[in-house]
Amino acid sequence: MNGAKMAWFDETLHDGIRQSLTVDRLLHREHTGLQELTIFENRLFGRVLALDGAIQTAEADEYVYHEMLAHPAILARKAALCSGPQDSLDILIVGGGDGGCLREVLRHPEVRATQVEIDARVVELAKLHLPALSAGAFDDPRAELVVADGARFVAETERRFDVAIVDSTDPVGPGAALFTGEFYRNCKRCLKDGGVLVTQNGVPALQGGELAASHAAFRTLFADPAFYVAPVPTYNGGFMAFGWATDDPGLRRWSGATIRDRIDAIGLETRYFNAEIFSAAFVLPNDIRSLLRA
Ligand code: AG3
Repeated sequence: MNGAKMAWFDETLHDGIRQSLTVDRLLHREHTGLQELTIFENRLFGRVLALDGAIQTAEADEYVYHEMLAHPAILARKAALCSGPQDSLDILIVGGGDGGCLREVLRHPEVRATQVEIDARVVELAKLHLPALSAGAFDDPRAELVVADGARFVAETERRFDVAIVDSTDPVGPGAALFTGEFYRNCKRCLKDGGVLVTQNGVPALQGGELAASHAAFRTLFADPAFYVAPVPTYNGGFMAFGWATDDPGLRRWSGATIRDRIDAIGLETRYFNAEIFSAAFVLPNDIRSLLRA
């Protein structure tokens, strides 16, 4: 492709700043009935999935995001329960149709995972064009996929989970329902005692209001509202924030040694996450801390 004819994908998620990636090969584009879906290949990021113009995931760095969504909470909860391989852990995933989060969750042999994704087309097309994301996770007998509205599911289900992970889009369009106080309250209702809610909470440098709003809601609902961070190059703007909300304040305070034992117990191999990052990721710089004071 020569420079003059180069096709670009313009991500216009943030008002006032735009990220552009070359579309080296367009693999799929459709309106699913719920959202505009695009899958293309980029020379630096590999295959990229975008929904309504916002990049959701890219092969090159999805592991950072998906490992950080899944492992800190699951390992901490296992440590708290002193659970052995025979005890099962119930995990809820809201969103995450590409399957990357489910793949990481299922690396824990003792989990049973329920994933509630609103758009079946995201699952189908990600399986087809981004097979490395789910890597067979949807066929795992420990996983159940429910195609439904996650906000409604958490409001109505009688099931209770050890860990609930919200792998949402940004709070624009259909994703907005997954950032409200009511949604977080319903997430809490379907957690077991001492369970933990983990959310993707945007890039604080560009979406500070989102972080402040989630924090304000978390603190009215949970004894230990917190955030942790990781840089995901695809999500332009520096650190990505992850929400952590639980009534068990001990969960995020497990030592590196305890987390390492839990990692070693299942031979968990990760490309970004490790036992030291478990503690380090909760250390927030002052500019992010001040968003939580507002
Ligand atoms: N998770 C979406 C991450 C948010 C992207 N937004 C951003 N750049 N602020 C979507 C699905 C990944 N499994």
